[in-house]
Amino acid sequence: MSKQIFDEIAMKRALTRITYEIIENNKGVDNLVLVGIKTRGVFLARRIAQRLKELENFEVGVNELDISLYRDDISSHRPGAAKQVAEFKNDVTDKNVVLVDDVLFTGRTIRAALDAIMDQGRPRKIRLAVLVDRGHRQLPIRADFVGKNIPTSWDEKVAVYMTEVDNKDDIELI
Ligand code: 3GP
Ligand code: 5GP
Ligand code: MG
Repeated sequence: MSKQIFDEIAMKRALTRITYEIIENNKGVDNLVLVGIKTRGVFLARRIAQRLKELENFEVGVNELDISLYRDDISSHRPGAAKQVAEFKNDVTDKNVVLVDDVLFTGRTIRAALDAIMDQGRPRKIRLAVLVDRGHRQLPIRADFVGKNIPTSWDEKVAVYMTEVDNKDDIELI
């Protein structure tokens, strides 16, 4: 059984609000760089970039991040082991970075993403934007910009569909 949480219009509105909040929090668009966590975080970051273009006529850089090498639950990963991730297209040093992901859960992905970003430069600030916060944090991590807080049980799943890969925009609690 599943329950719809966001339809296409609600998802669009949430992203527009988050974009305004990012502009407000950053006191403009100067020095912004977005980092999307693969897969859907990248599409969300691109949509926010599109809104920034429409609202502020500002072209923000979007970096793509694959954090799988940095996760603490991958057996092949040892602390200090050499990690090879694709170099960012847009330098993050001295930038105000907004990290973007679809669902925030335990916080381990974000912890890993912070590590990966720090390996590529020294941002001035890092903020976190997520479409859904489903709770159950295991680390002291919180999002600055949230599409919707959805209290879930541990076993529930939030299905995020995006037209770029799923042929529809829709969020469902499963
Ligand atoms: P994403 O790549 O868009 O973030 O694996 C397919 C999708 O399912 C991925 O989406 C992944 O993040 C997501 N997913 C759903 N439930 C979970 C979960 O409990 N843990 C993790 N790591 N990913 C999940
Ligand atoms: P965390 O590391 O915070 O436990 O989980 C966050 C990552 O796992 C995100 O990249 C997210 O895509 C994925 N994830 C965790 N739970 C869910 C969920 O219920 N639905 C979806 N779509 N992704 C999830
Ligand atoms: Mg994700």
